[in-house]
Amino acid sequence: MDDFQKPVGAIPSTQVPRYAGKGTFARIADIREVGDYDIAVLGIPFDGGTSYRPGARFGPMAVRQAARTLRPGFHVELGVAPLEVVQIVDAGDVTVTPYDIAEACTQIEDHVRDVIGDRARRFVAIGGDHTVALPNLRALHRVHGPVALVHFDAHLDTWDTYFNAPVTHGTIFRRAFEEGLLVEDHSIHVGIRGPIYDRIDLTDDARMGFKIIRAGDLDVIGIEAAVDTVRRRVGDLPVYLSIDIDVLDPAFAPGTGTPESGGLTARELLRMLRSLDGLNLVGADVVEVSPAYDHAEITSVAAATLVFDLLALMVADRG
Ligand SMILES: [Mn+2]
Repeated sequence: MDDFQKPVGAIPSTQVPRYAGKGTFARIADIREVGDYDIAVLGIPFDGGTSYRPGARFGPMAVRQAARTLRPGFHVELGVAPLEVVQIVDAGDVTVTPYDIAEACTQIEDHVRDVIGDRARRFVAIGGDHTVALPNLRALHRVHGPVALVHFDAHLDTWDTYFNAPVTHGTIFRRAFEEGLLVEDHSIHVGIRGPIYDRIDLTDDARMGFKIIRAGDLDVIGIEAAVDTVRRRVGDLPVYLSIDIDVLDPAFAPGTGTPESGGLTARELLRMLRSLDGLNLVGADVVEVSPAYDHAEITSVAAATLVFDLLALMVADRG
């Protein structure tokens, strides 16, 4: 915004109870209420790339519902009031076919490109399965060129194909590497664990220039050293930060497609994220919430909190 106007904020929770009022993320402004915006939250209800439990197409709906519990006025740990500083909107959901992965990717890329626009607006996407990260990265590439990837996940997502399908929720970061969407040797996975199809998966991943902090490494090196490693890895490059909710232990995120024992606690993940202020975050996602497997909104409350943290980080990053 050239002439600074006070941004349109959320419905005040002290006047309208949080369980009432409109259904945008944390009841922030709908994109149709404002002339322009700086950061958009958008839903990508696509789960055609899942390999185990489906249902992440219902993620955006569930995360918006869980986000009602948030008090978006002030982020205490980051010391920012994101909705007062920039115009943040809920841009609704991408219209995406459930039947064709390639066509879905084109639809998502086109939509995200519109959201970014020519002034490099930033966005936090709510999945959907992890497939949606690939068209997000393609859209970002047009504006920023290659980016560094900070990837929180139980799984590498750098497999080659699965049942001969080149684009699935487990192959997107190999495709991103092949398409030159990532700055080589500046990306990192955090929270990886569990057995894999073949040991060569690890050598392939390293060959593509990814670094790994395994979930168990956090017990040894601690959160602060892990944060340091992430910071050194990405420097001041433009960063895409991708959170597969299954990086959390199934105790903290049961409602997901490919649960993996031995994951992070919600507190560990939030602590890491809140220590990453100052990165040049150009886009982010929180993916793989599958509400049918959730209980008492455990997973979607965690995801909603992460989305709000990402918004606050983007504002904190503005300096
Ligand atoms: Mn994933």
